[in-house]
Amino acid sequence: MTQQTAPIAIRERTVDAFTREFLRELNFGQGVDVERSSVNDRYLALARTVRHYLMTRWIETLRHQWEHQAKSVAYLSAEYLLGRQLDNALLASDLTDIARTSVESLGIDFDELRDAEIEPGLGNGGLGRLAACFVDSLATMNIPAVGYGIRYEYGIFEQTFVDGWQVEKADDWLRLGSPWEFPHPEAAVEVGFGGTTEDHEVDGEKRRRWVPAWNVLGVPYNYMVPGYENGRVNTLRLWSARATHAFDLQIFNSGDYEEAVRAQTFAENISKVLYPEDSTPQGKELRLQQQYFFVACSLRDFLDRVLLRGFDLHNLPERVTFQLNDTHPVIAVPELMRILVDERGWKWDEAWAVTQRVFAYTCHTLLPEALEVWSVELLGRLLPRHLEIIYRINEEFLEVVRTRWPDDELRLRRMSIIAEHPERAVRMAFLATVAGVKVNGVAELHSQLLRDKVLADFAELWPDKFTNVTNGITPRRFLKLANPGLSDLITEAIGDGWVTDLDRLEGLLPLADDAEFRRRFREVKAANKLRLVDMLAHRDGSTIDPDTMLDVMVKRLHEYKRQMLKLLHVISLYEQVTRGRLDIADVTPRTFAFGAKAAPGYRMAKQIIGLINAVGRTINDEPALEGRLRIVFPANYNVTLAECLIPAADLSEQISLAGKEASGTGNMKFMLNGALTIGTDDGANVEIRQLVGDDNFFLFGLDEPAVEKVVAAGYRPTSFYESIPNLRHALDLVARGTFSGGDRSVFEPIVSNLLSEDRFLVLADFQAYVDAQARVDVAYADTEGWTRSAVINVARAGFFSSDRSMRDYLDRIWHARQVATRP
Ligand code: T68
Repeated sequence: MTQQTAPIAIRERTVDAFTREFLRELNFGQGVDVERSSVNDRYLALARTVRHYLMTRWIETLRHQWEHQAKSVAYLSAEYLLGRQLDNALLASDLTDIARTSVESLGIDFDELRDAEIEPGLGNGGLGRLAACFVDSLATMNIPAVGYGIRYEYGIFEQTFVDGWQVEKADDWLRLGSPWEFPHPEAAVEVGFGGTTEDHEVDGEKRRRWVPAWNVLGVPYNYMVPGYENGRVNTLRLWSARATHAFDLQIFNSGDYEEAVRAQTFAENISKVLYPEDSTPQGKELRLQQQYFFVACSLRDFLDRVLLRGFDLHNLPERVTFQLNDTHPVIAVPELMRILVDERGWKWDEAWAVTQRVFAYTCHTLLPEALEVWSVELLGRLLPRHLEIIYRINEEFLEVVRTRWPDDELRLRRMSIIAEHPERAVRMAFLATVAGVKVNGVAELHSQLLRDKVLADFAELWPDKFTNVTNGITPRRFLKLANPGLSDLITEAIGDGWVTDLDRLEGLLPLADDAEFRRRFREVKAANKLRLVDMLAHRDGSTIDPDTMLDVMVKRLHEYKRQMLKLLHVISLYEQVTRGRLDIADVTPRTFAFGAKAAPGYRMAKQIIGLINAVGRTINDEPALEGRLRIVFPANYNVTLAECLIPAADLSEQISLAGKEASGTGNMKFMLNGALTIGTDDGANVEIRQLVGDDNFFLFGLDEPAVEKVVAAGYRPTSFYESIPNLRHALDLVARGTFSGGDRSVFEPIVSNLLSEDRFLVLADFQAYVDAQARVDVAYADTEGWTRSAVINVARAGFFSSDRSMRDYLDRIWHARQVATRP
């Protein structure tokens, strides 16, 4: 290497300099002048201008990282739900005011440019958004880290409603250009698929090797991950699949043009589209291809980097932890073994000793159907060598089990990485648990249930392997950016240190008793509601009344999350008012907001969406409810909408069946923005309630042990239907076709499911929920008391910063250190 030159100087941070740069980008980047530029031209020029300011820091960070070779975190995640980039980049580089002034001096509407950005929706929900929060915190905390993932050409589908039913549209997020990415085709790596395995000899020694049938190229696209005002920019490296030239040519030369094109399409399909299934992976071949593709690229990339420095891979655990975000990247375990044993000629035990110390596994679920398994048939066909390696890992692991528990056949079968029924399949969560240094759940309750139930045998074998790291959210995006009004109020009260040290929000506690502060807090909430009214009017043409309580349930649609419970409450209110059993004057005016995407193949979830919209049409048209009760269900809930909706909310609905929601992170976002929670004792709700106290949280419903009991005793939903008149009336309305123009068949599957199976105990928790909602009404009527509770919620939210999550990962799992970018 020749001596490095210093990166070009940081650009002048003045409006004039910014404007010059912006115009240059417009002229030379977009090839237009200001007068004739489109909104998109201007957005792209603005994005590139901001990017330039971050560039020096990025180069410096990379150089520093290279020089120090400190222990890094490599976060492996199939999903990153990033949200819009421009605002965040402006915030991190403290350029928002300069950029606004500059752009407005040219007569351009700054906010219009911000709104022009299409958010990269490269994730399904909580898991992907968590990854995005974590990389933000890692950068802000000066931790050497890289995020690895997939650059899907199409992200999570765009949801539209046709007659109230969900219809999916492809999310062509790259269509207007993508100013935040840096492709590096020269750094592409090759990944094999299929083929066979064979023995061969190297220097007289017998070795195994994999002869893939075809290869695919992985082209890295780098994204900046700027730390908040700390001069650090980490890297997110997403892989895009291309056909290898060698492969193309081979076929092409044989004269088969169509076949050559087909091969190209095959390769490029790998990173074409994000699978929209959350919680219930479908076991599709392409998905396994995606998983192996990004993991193989990422390992190769990381190892090449350290090897360039003459690094001895035996010391790899001192250099990196590969954090596995759920089981999606777990195929990295046999891949690393293959590299060490087959390619580098290590002894098996030597390789396993290293492998076992570099991976750590985060589990995000409790639903049995969400635990990924890959059939042996498919794995053997696509990755034959990996399957052999998994078998060997399993053999040696079962030996450990046998030694500890001799003659316990049942246990062996229970713990085997290979399941035998209904088909032979690899249990990825078990593989991850066997290979990981640590296994963590994402909230206290979840980690406890992992130890006690889902992975109980493993916890008995290796109690120290199991730990908890409660999820968190980044206060930069979810308070500072999303809620400027509240941010300013907080900063005025306690200074701005909270942005990187969220525990400082505790300083707001005394202000909960300050009438003037509460008044201003309400003013902020009211302004946020007006902002939402505006946004919804433009976006969906829907109207909401900002003077009503805003009661919000936004999250993926899943039966365990129980959107139906909230809907039944609304239907019941409607039923009671229209039948004259309840005086509308006694009902607290509320706007019920829903936001939810259903996995395209999840029929019940789509039915529920149809029903929410149908009920919405009916009650929104009911004159008796005018100005009192209203449903809004904006289509295509995403990060951008969340940033507007959450700051406006009064009430946060976190009503999953206890023991099913691993953590939840939406619950934390609402709390941080001063909404009160109505919730079950589930996931991180438990920790929220402990922090705010029972007076500032509306708890209801069965807890997890009670759920177990009810189920064990043989749950009968009809007993609740029969004994609770309001529940019966509400369900009957649906059954009679009230919301489907008299057609009883439309929503019949929902009703019959609730009355026969009701797997998630909606009916069992109905009365408790309604009672809790009555307590909400009483509390809301006391405006000062409600605001006091809201302030306490904000003040206690410090624990839920993703910075704290990162500290916990560092202390409990990674043992990496913060490294200042500039010495
Ligand atoms: C969520 N999981 C949990 N999965 O449901 C939630 N699954 O409780 C938790 O707060 C969050 O993870 C973060 O820990 C998911 O979001 C998925 O999105 C998913 C995607 C593909 C396959 C399976």
